[in-house]
Amino acid sequence: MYRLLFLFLLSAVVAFKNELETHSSNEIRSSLIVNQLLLAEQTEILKQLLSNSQRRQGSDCPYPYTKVLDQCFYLSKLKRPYGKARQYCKEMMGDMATRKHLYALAAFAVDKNVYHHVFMGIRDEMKNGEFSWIDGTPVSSSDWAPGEPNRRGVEMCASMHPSYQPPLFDIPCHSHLFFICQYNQSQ
Ligand SMILES: [Ca+2]
Repeated sequence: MYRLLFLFLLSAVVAFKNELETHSSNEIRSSLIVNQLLLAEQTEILKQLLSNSQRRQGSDCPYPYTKVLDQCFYLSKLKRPYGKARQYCKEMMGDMATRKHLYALAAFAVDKNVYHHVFMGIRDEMKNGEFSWIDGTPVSSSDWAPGEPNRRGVEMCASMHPSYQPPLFDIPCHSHLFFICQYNQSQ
């Protein structure tokens, strides 16, 4: 009798232990799954933060400027004569665009679907046919479009036309054109 009772109790204990182990095992498995999901979610959040950070680093120009190589530029959506365009750029903490990124700016204009003349920071200040960039650098003869400049002393400003290579044209300063401003990073 006692022996039967002992066997019964023993089997009950074994069954309870198995049940406990199964239960614990299920809990551990559930916990692992939850942890894996949390880890995947945290990894995704970190990826997004990293991506946002990289995007910010790639476009660290003040609005409404856009980074082209290592400078910030603004392609106007309004047409102005040269004098007003330059004033507009200066009021935006910049000035008209200069030579350094001429071809990158041509690519930038094409990227904005601009296939027409835009004023650049070029003047014939002395009205003698000698064109200079606003930083004082003479315009290189290799940057003029074929046949340009063709009206020296009459067309005393210059534009870039991104469809041409080289892309510069002399053009009257009173023409109403779109223009490109360059942010003055020293301000
Ligand atoms: Ca011309």
